[in-house]
Amino acid sequence: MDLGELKNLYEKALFIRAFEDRVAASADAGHVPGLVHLNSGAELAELAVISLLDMLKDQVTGSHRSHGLALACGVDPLALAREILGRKGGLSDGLGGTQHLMAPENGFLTSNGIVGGQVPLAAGAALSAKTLGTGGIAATFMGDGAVNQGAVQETLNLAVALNLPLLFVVINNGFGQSTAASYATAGSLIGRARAFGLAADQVDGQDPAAMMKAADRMVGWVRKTGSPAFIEAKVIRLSGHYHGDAEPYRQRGERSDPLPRVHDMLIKMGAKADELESFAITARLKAEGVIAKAEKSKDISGQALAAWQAAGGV
Ligand SMILES: Cc1ncc(C[n+]2csc(CCOP(=O)(O)OP(=O)(O)O)c2C)c(N)n1
Ligand SMILES: [Mg+2]
Repeated sequence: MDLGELKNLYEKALFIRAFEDRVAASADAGHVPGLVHLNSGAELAELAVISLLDMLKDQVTGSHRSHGLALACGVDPLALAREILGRKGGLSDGLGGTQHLMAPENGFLTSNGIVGGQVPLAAGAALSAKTLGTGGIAATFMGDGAVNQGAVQETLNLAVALNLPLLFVVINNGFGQSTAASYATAGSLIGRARAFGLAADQVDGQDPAAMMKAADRMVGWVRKTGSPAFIEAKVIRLSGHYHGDAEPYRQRGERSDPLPRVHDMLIKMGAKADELESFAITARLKAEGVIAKAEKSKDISGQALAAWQAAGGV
């Protein structure tokens, strides 16, 4: 990976981190309806895969933890912030909220609050791309806990049986909410994918060069062969399951953040410290600008509630 590529990845990761830090502050101030699931620690893994997609023809789905994924796909940060805060002018005018993000015009088909629910949806996108001959592929991002869901196992099966151009990306942070994978998950995740006949790879998702290499191999495989593939990217969840989770179930200890490591790698490769600092400042200012603006946007949650009740919701 050359200096320019790594700098580009770092700059984008800094913005995702700054955006999510500012969303967390907004949640603390009471501006965000519902729980917020932050993505810190997984930015590089997601950006690496998305950097190899063509968002004009490829389609992506994600989990409840998808703010960063949406930004990686090129979704407008202000519309995203407004959606997270339940405001008018959000991606779905604030009706979906933090877990239900949709920007199909950016190739970001949807995220889903139902664990694993986004995975069969991506199989539909892959089948449609194959049937219509668009040349596009689908990529679906999920957590390690989601791989224990029946719908995900069914989709692994169908992806091979129907030979779909579908990339499964598992962001393995070792936890499903407060339950450790070591307690609740049998065998190995790539072992399951291989048992269905998928090309599968396991990688340190916080090592940018290794992650880019694995992503390149697997995206390339899906695009060239039209067949499915699977990446398990291991990451450390830097935050709680949701923002505000005190994590009584988890050891404190060292939580190594990949972004300062990438900073040091860039310096060793010849990047100027001033330039990297300017990336960080710009990221924070941009995040502050969009989220402060979203906070001042019209709050539609009262209207949304009324519409939901009128539709028979209780
Ligand atoms: C079908 C379903 N079961 C349970 C939940 C509650 N829930 C929300 S997130 C989550 C954990 C998911 O773990 P994982 O897939 O590893 O994703 P992570 O949160 O670690 O990114 C659970 C159980 C849900 N939203 N949907
Ligand atoms: Mg997990």
